[in-house]
Amino acid sequence: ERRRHDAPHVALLAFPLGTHAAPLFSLARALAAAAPGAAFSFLNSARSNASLARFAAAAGPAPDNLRVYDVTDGCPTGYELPADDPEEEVRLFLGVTPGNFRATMATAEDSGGRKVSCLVSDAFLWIAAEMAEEMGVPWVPLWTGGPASLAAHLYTDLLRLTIGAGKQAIPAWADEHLNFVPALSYLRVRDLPEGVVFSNLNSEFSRLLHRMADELPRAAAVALNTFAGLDPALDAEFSAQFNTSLPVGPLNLLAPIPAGPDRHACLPWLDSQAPASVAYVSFGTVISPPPPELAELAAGLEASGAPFLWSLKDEWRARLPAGFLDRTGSWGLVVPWAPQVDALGHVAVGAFVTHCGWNSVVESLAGGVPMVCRPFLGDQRINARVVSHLWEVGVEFDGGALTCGGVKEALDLVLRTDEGKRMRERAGELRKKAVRAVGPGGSSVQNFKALVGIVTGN
Ligand code: U2F
Repeated sequence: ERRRHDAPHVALLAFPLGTHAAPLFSLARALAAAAPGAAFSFLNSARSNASLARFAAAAGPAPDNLRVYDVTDGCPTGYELPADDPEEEVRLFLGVTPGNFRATMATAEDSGGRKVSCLVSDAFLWIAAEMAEEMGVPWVPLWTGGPASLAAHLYTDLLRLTIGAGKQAIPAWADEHLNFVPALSYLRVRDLPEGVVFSNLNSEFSRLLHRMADELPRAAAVALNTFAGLDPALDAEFSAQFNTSLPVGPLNLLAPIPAGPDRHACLPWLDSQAPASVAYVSFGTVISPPPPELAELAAGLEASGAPFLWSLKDEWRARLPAGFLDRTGSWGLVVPWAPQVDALGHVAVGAFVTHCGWNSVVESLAGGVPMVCRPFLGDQRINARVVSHLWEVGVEFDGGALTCGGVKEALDLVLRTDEGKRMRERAGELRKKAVRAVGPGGSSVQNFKALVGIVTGN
């Protein structure tokens, strides 16, 4: 009989939406490099793998013991995904899950001659808990979003019971604080992800996250893209609720993947700007502000006069106010894609106008850059609150939405006042802590070693 640690084969199951697969992929590369005797199979949709390949190429050849597989994504041939409904891709994908992963895992087992001995998955894929149980192997999920939102999902039943649930609009109690969950007491009801107590509690995502919260305590370990000490109250929550809680972040520092080529020459442009003077603007990969807000943002950048680097997809460029690019061309640069991690690490960048996707927040911390927050969905409102109220390294907008005056005021505050300077100092302190966590003997390095042990069965 084969001993479990004889020939470990770790399958990693990705969730192909937005920037979910990327942190799992950088973790896969790091694990494979740390455990050369084990085999690693990374399973993801072809579409998501293709977008990962772009930056993976820049990181150099993958370790020999890591193989990447495409799984079917449920998308009928020739079907064009609607640009305005990011959930459609997920619905189609989940429609063929877990059969798609099962089939491809069988292929991976055949080609390498090793049975899968551990399932690592995006935490969203709670179904991997059931698969792992059937296979008699450990399940290790990675939570890629903000840790405070994970706590909100773990407390969903209590939140629904205490606050009441099922109401569609954001009701009168929206500004009440969550005092009955001490680790989240700085949050208001309105900050919660939709589907927890308001909006559609029966959406695909809402049901998926609710089920996930039930399954996570069964996992052998839960990995998180954060570091111990960033939020001690949450560290204690997760240690109490999970078998093993392993904050291994910031992943962009622990397992960095070099940015691809700087096609639009953002970095040389930043080289020509004064320190801490530039506003970097990006809203991640899933959403874009609605057209009226985009126009307000453009007007605000113009009114502020601060140099700006704006990552804006080409399809949105046409929606900029007439003449904007000509008028601001001498102090602003608008590009379809920026090497964000390098930009946030550049001395010239002094503010980040962001939707507060967790990867962006963590990258901003790693660069010591204060944030101007315009969250839209999911964990983003909570992340924005963490940035502005818990860490005090950023600002939100009154009423939430971008306005010309609000953008100008926020940039003036962050880039040109003593309060902005203090935010930068606090962000710099968090940066130091993050660097320590991934440095020699740091907590994330220790946790990563523990993770390697758990997934390889050693
Ligand atoms: C979903 O987040 P998003 O993909 O919308 O946004 P982020 O988590 O902030 O990740 C965006 C990544 O894309 C990179 C950037 C980040 O790593 O460095 N990038 C870049 O390199 N250049 C560009 O011009 C623009 C972006 C979701 F919407 C969030 O709510 C979740 O928190 C997140 C993680 O689960 O996934």
